[in-house]
Amino acid sequence: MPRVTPVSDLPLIASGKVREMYELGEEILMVASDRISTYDVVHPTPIPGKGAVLTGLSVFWFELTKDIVPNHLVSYRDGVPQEVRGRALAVERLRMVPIECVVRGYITGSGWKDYLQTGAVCGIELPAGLQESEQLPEPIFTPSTKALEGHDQNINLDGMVEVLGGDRELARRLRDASLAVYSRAAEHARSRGIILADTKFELGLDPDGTLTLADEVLTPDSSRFWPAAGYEPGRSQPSFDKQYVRDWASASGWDKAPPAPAVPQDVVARTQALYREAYERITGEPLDAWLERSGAQ
Ligand code: Q0Z
Repeated sequence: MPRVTPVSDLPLIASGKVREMYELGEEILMVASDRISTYDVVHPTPIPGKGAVLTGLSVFWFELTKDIVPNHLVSYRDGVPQEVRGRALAVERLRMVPIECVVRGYITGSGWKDYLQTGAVCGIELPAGLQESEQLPEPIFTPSTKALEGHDQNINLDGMVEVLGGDRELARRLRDASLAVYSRAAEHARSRGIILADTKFELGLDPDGTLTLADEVLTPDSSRFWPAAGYEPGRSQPSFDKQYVRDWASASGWDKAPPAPAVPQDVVARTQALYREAYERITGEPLDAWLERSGAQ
């Protein structure tokens, strides 16, 4: 399978593991593929509909949070090439802030590892005796910056100020916007039976200098979604979307080094159903409503 899906004849700007960015006149076309990764490696088998679910979710969250911070969404239909409608957005071109704005409401992943070793996460002291996956007393902002090697380096607010050329006010605005968007979204998700354990935002500045929420937002690829039913601190939680692929990959004997194995069709079908369920639980509408509204083929 080609790693990059060409769209019409648009010039490719950048590609990630599971998505691409193209030039679209003055704007940018962000295309979400159906590719899936586990343990940071992309499988050769797509999950049909995954790109549409992630794109529809981003649009839902942009609408729900636009009064907190403006976002880069221009259109999911006008100007979006027919062949990628449903899984692509035309967005405003921004000057991106080179910081990953991570918010954690629960202690898991690298945060849990840091806490076990130091009692703190990214320099934020936490109460003693927390269990794995436990909800934090309040959400914490744990920014990171892309290190040269590609893996992220955690920084504190002073580190942010340094990366931002001394702009302490911008650092505060990034933190405040990130925490406010996370809290709004986590409250909504929780009311629909989904725990939004943590997430990563990317923001940019528009030509007027207005801070703008960018990239994909609050999708299962940029966040940890856990089913609230069965949530139990003291252990790692199943991922809402990737649980079957991870469990299968783990049991397959794959050593988690590239290349990732092909995923069997029953695992693909169950995973498709999980993505559909995530969309429907969070937005309260059938996925078909998004496919129709966006003009997906
Ligand atoms: C997003 C990324 C992707 C690879 C840059 N509105 C914007 N203006 C300028 N740049 C970006 C955005 Cl969102 C921007 N990324 C992340 C997305 C493929 C990398 F689809 N990098």
